[in-house]
Amino acid sequence: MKIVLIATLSLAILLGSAGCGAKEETTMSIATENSTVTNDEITAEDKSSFASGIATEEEPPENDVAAKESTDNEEYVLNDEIEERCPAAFTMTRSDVKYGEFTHNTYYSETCGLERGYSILLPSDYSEDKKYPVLYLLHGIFGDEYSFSNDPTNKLKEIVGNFAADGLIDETIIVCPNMYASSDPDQKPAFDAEACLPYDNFINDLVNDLMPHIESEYSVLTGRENTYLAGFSMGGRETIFITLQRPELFGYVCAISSAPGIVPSHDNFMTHPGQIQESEMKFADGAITPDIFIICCGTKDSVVGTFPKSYHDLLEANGADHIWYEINGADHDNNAIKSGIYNLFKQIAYSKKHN
Ligand code: FER
Repeated sequence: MKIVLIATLSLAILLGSAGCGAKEETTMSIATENSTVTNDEITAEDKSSFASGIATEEEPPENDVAAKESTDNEEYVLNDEIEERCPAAFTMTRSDVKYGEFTHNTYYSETCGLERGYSILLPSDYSEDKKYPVLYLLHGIFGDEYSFSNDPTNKLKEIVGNFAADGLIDETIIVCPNMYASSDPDQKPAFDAEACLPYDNFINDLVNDLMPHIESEYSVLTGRENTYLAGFSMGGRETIFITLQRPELFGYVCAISSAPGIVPSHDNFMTHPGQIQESEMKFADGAITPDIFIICCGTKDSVVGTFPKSYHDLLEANGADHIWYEINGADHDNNAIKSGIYNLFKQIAYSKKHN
């Protein structure tokens, strides 16, 4: 284990071999060689970095100019190849595209016995006369339903809006729940096994409460072909877990920079009892499985290190179909999030065009 300095996350823990090149403005408070991080040492700033990714610099602006020229002059050729980075043509704000806005709403969760919140991104011209596919998008540890909607640097609105504007996908609704499914409103997440249990309970809230609510409140297409699941870090871990438990519900899935703890393990933050055993890291025999199941991570992820790769290795060893790729140079950050979301929509676009 080696610990490196990173720009904005004061807890920089490097797991495995991937290193984050030391950056200049460093605010490193506690990390020392082989240290274990205790919950008291985690600052509010750290919590926001866990929830929605470390704030790293945007792609260089020249890309936007090049992207603008390329969208003006050349047609985008859709293929089924994974691209490490989301092209700037999809993250840019185009003057001729109207993007949706996030709003907030609540639903009653039988699972938790509480009214719970979610953010929802409806297409700009959302109409009850149409029906839309839905992406459920899960935040990282310490996050909530605002983690994605309050962070404009993830370019969610732009990516989904630009894909739809180009006719590559149907206009799509994005639902960002609060993944901490506790029945105690005072319970708080932390790096310990008990405090993480509400995350593992989210599968029940999602399937039994939130999805039925969304399907009754909004004009949505139902069924696995129109229901997508993605998540970042803790949300990536739950994305994999939920997909393995209920593979028939989600046609298109992407787990980005997934956190440890699906199987028993140990890292600098805590010991993980595991949600399932390594031998269970697979789909049940004969299960209907997602058309697309992407697992990805930055090569310089300073928080989850090589745990996502270990999930890929286990799934592969157990014969569970998925796509694995690494994002060269990306940390636990929005470069990874943009890449995962881009490739998810690209695979949806390709697969719906060709099937
Ligand atoms: C852990 C390391 C990272 C862990 C969770 C995370 C529950 C999550 C990070 C994030 O969501 O950004 O050991 O244990």
